[in-house]
Amino acid sequence: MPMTLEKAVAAIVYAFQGYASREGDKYKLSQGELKELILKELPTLAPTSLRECDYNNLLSKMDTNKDCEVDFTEYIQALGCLCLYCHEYFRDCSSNPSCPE
Ligand SMILES: [Ca+2]
Ligand SMILES: [Ca+2]
Repeated sequence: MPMTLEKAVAAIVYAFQGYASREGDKYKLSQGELKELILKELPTLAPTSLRECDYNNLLSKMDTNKDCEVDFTEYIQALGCLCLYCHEYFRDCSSNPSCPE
């Protein structure tokens, strides 16, 4: 049975492959594929009221080589930023709640 972190790495890779292969280049996320991935795979973290122009802005921020699609490297860089944000957000939260005695 794989460890939790191994499952997380596999989920990151499989999510990209699953959505990127839906249309056009199977190794890159189009704006539509990116939108589906965000809506279905990040339902809690993504704001619920994103508009089409918000997805357009997000794609242009993630698309560092400006080919109008998100490749695996760009996807991983964005997820890294998301992890950093989560780490900062939860940094001072105790992971071991105090024992009531
Ligand atoms: Ca694609
Ligand atoms: Ca790109």
